[in-house]
Formats: sequence, C-alpha cells, structure tokens
Amino acid sequence: MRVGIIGLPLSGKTTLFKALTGSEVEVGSWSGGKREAHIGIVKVPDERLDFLHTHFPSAKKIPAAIEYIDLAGFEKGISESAKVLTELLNDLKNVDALVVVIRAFDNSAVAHPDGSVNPMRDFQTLEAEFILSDMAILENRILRLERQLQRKKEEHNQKELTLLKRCLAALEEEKPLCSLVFSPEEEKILRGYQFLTEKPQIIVLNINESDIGNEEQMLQPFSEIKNHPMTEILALSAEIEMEIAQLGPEDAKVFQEDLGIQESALEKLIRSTYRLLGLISFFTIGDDEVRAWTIRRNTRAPGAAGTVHSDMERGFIRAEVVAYNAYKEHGSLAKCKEAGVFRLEGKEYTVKDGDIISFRFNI
Ligand SMILES: Nc1nc2c(ncn2[C@@H]2O[C@H](COP(=O)(O)OP(=O)(O)O)[C@@H](O)[C@H]2O)c(=O)[nH]1
Ligand SMILES: [Mg+2]
Repeated sequence: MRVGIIGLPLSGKTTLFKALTGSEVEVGSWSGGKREAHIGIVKVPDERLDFLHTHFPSAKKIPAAIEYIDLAGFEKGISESAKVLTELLNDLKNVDALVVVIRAFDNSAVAHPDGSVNPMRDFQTLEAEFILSDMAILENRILRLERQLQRKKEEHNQKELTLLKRCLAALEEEKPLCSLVFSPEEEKILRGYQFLTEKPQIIVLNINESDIGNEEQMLQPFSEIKNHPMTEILALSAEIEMEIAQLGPEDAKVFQEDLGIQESALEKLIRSTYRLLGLISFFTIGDDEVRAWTIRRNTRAPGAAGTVHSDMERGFIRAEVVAYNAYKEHGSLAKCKEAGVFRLEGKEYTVKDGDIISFRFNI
C-alpha cells in the first residue's frame, strides 16, 4: 500500500511525514526548485497481531506496512510546467491514495505563500490544480491519438480516444475522474496515466495546537466533502504529532492525555486509509513468523494467497481458515480443530477481516 502526501508549499507535509514515520528529515526548508520525495514505511499497529505473537514468542512479528511518500510541493500553476508535472507524476506512480495537507495553522515565523491562512481557498486551489494537471495530460494524449488515427484506424486507439474525451469533458465541468464509472477494460486503459483526480483522498486539515479539541468546528466548512465516497477528512496538528512521535510510548501517552488527543496522527490516518480503500487484514501464524497482511475487502482466497507469494496463488489448492475471535476463544490451533471452528475453504472463499489462514498449494 502506497500513500502520497501532497499539498501546497509550507502546509506541513514534511512535518506530517515525520510524525508518521519518525524519520529525521528537514522541515521548512524551501527546496528551491529541487524536487525530492521522501519515502518512509509505517507499521500498522494491530492488537490482534500482538496477541497472536504472544502464542509464538520465538517467531518474528511482522505487521502490515503502509508506505508514505512526502511529495515535493505542489504549487499553484504546476500544471503549466510539463517537466515538473512529469516528475511529480513519476513519484505518484502506484500510489493508492493521496493525503492532501491543508494549512489551517497560523505561524508568524512561517509566512503563508499566499499571504493569509485560508483553508477553503487552499483546498479549492489544490482541487482546481489537480483537475488542470489531469486535463493537461489528457489534452496531450488526445492530440497524439488523433494524429495516429488519421494515419491508421486502429480500434484500440479509437476506444482509448473516446474514453479520454469522456474524461476530459467531465473535468471541463469540474467533475473529478473518481466521480465517473468505468468498466474494467476502461480502468485498465486509465491505470497507466496516474490521474490525480482518480485517486482517493484523505484531506488533513493541519490545525493549531490551540484548536485541538475543536476539530469538529474546524471541519465544519468542509462538511459537504464528507459525503464524497472517495474522500475522508480529518484535522490534526502535524507539529504536535511530530513532537509526540519523538517521545517514548509512556511519555507520548501522558502528553496525548494532557492535550486531549485520543488517537495519534498515525492511528487516525491508518484508520482513514483502511476505510477509504476498503482494506482488511488477515494473518499467517507459525513458529517462524506471525504476520499481518493487507488486502482489499472482497478478495477471494487465491488473491489473498497471492499477496503472500505468487506461487501460492498459481498453485492454490485450499485455505485452512480460522477466525481471529474463534482462535482467541479457544486458545490454540489444535483446540480450534477439536472445536470444529477450523475450516477448509476453496477458491471461491471470500477472505474476512481477521482470518488466520494457512494456504495449501502445489506447483
Ligand atoms: N505552528 C505550526 N507550525 C507548523 C505546523 N506544521 C508545520 N509547521 C511549520 O511550518 C513550516 C513548514 O512545514 P513543512 O512540514 O516543512 O511544510 P511542507 O513544505 O508542506 O513540507 C515548518 O517550519 C513547520 O515547523 C503546525 O501544525 N503548527
Ligand atoms: Mg516539505
């Protein structure tokens, strides 16, 4: 799972990245045209995995992971610079969702590039710029396809042209591409383009420390956005979260309680990402390794096997499955078998959140 952090310059992207990954990169430095993306891996906290690990203490515990990419600033007018846009789109490759950071904090030491703090204006600037970037890519590609088609009528090019024109028409009406419905074949064509408005978004309002506890009110102007199926929205203070991330777990807890923060930025964002993308976890357990894996809801057993190893998908025979809650109740795999809660499932089985699975395969 890959998530790109995007936003206007000095909105707190790198600060949030540090809060999430605990990594030591410099904040606030104006990159002066140098675009460099930071990449960090975040382990997904999961109490169920912790519990399972207590039963296999000598095994390695491997949590699921989300990769966060701190993308270089997305400036107003970026869609007009083909080179910068190409670089950004390169960094965005295979990103499953965007975290869009919106500045809602005042900080006299860090002047807002547009002179004043106005979250709604910045949000609209970004969304408009996302639309313009996608349009720039589409217009380019449409021109080229039309030229190719004049030389030679090829059906797949014709199909692509029709599809891209439909996309462009939507964007001209300010409709993001995620609001359109595509057939699987169309999705396949579009996948190569990395359109910004096709990616699900988690909007993060980066608020002042003094606004902690006031999140609801801060989010009020954005309430309409909550209804978009491809969007989540939340408020946090990136700077405070970064400070908390640098403390040990005990101190962090005390600090969070003092400030009235119920959930860390990391927990909030991971929960939003799972909800937005419809993700669930399953587990594999054994004496070597106790591990959590992330898949999309409604994945069948062979697809889940494929996340562990492609051979397991190819040579899939069956899955031996026990639900986490049943395991917890009975206390061991042997007892689960005795109690008859251990199931054999075939190719058609849809994996559920919390399933503990052992795959049988043959290649
Ligand atoms: N007061 C305050 N300052 C912040 C907050 N988040 C970021 N900053 C400051 O804003 C500046 C820019 O932050 P940075 O994360 O580098 O922004 P980026 O350009 O979006 O990556 C830095 O000096 C940060 O310390 C916040 O939540 N509150
Ligand atoms: Mg930065």
